[in-house]
Amino acid sequence: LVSVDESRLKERAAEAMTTARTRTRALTDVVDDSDLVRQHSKLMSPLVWDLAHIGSQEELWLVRDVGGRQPLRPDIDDLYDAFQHPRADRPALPLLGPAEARAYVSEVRDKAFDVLAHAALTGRDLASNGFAFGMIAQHEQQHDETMLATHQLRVGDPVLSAPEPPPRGEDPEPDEVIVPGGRFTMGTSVEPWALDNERPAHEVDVDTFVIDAFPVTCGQFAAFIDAGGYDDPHWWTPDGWAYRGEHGIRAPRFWLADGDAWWRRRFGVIERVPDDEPVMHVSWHEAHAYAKWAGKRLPTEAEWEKAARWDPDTGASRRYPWGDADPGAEHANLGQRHLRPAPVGAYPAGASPLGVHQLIGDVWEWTASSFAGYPGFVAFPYREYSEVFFGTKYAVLRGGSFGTDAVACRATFRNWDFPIRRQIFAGFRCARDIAAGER
Ligand code: AVJ
Ligand code: FE
Repeated sequence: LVSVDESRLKERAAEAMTTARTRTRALTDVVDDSDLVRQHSKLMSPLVWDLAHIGSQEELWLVRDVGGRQPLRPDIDDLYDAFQHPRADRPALPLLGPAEARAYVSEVRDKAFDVLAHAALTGRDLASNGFAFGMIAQHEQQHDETMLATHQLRVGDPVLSAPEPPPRGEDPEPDEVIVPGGRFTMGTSVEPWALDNERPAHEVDVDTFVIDAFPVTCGQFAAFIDAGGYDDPHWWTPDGWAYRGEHGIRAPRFWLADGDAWWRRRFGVIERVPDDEPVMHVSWHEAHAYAKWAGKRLPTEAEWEKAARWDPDTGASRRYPWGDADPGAEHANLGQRHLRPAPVGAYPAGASPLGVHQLIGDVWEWTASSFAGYPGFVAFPYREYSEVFFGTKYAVLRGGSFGTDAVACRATFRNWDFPIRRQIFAGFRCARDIAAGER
């Protein structure tokens, strides 16, 4: 007999997979075949590669591994192995065409749902608590966000649309929050679909520090540009300064200068840069330079997570800044419900107990930390998800963006990228040490 819990878990897994597929379809059906096979930027795969790769991972983990079924297309495993072919080389591969890729992913999905119907979601294996299915739904959503970034790089008439996010909230007061020092629980050992790099839960001691109540806005960032921030090596790391020079970087990616005004291209629309929206499409280097210019610094990952999860009343860590409830539309700008970050103060219901806003959604936030395993880290289910990226080459981003689905976003969720990357929906907020007498 199937327990009630298990059937509920199966429903959740099926729901998460279906939500992801609806989004994948929307992102790949709005452009024509020539657009799907084109490489819009050397940084990205053709959309048709992401599409078939989504199916390929689902075949590997759900159909073959969990289900123990026969392979559907063992001949294409290599084509869709991200480690075999860098993104820049993918257009030259003998990829499945748009119609073949669509047929393949739906055939895999039918088989995966059959596996789900027969799977036991108990015990200690990959399917336990529906993890494998949750992991695959998250994987598809992560590629959907990557495809959304490809859409942003795509040149041509707009093809995506969405309603505007909620308006600016009350004036950001106070604009900084003191986070008291002491131990808190970082990471998780209980969240069923948390990925390997979020585990295990462990205690971390953090000194008292101050964090911005809101992400840094476009208006604030424009003031840094006006003050000559891009022209003064004092604010930049040596690597950042070299990178800025080599690429002639003068402003966030997709910004266009017009006299004193800043404009930007966003999903094919040219518009004025809105002052009160979190800045995005900045590299870690630009975030670092801004913070130094502002007399601040980027928060460490532990600081960011303490600000996001620590409840001063109980001393416990929450799943989300607002509590343990799954993200709702009132909490955070997630899931591509809108095609932009919301202005600061737009989500008062999503603030942390200490009054830190918009930690979840809107823009990914660069942190000062490089990507490393937590104490007791165990790679699961494969080293190539996280472990092979540990080291000083990658910086960690937290909190998710407007393009991140809730299934792939928790206050423990960790993303990472090279410090030079700007095509992702990344911004930042600043932190600083507490000043003497400020406590
Ligand atoms: C966690 C977003 C860095 O897209 O490279 C997708 C997620 N891993 N397929 C990425 C991922 C394998 C990963 N990031
Ligand atoms: Fe992938």
